[in-house]
Amino acid sequence: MTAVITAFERSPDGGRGLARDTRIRWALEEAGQAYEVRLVSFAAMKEPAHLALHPFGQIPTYEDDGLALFETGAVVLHIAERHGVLLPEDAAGRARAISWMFAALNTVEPPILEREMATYMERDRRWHAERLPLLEDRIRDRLDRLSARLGEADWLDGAFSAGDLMMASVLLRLKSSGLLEAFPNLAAYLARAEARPAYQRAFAAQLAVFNGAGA
Ligand code: GTB
Repeated sequence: MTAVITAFERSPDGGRGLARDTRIRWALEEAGQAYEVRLVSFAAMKEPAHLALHPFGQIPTYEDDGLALFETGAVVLHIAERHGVLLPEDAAGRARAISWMFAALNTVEPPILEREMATYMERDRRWHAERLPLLEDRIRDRLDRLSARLGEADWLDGAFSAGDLMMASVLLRLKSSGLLEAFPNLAAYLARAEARPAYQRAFAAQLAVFNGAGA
């Protein structure tokens, strides 16, 4: 059965691939799996039909063979396991790759999201200019540690894995911030990830939706 995912009917990111369906598309492309996309409006995301798939009324969701999932971490892990991709075969390597997935979602992404939210929602507050550097310091602290661990390696732990897919997806959100520039090895890591043909296909597919050229 072909997997079906949901994505924004019109992504507020202007087609930059920052909405989280891109990571699911990317994992499916890495697995060589065709998929269908059901586009949803902001209103439809809060309707009972969508809430039955996603309790928080968000995108993306994933359906395949009677299984319905939400949360991109769970979905990418499921795709990796189901199709035997993006995870090392040995149990220890596999566990480490999953640790990197959690690190991306639980340790690196939260301060990035906090900065994003502050930029969108608090820009007009008088204390915004004072708060922003503090939020950026928290991000730099994470990037500093990540950069030290990556060193000159291509990927975080051996071959490209679901951990790298998730970490790169998170770092992509910083592209326009200027914060990555102080970490050339992370910028190069991100460029390597973006150059993967599977990512290119995923990016092009979400952009086509934004341009009104397909799902
Ligand atoms: N933890 C969940 C997961 O990983 O699946 C988070 C899912 C999530 O945040 N979904 C967002 C959503 O549905 C879309 S991706 N938001 C609507 C809502 O909550 O009502 C987040 C996102 C949105 C917009 C941009 N952008 O414009 O740049 C980037 C990322």
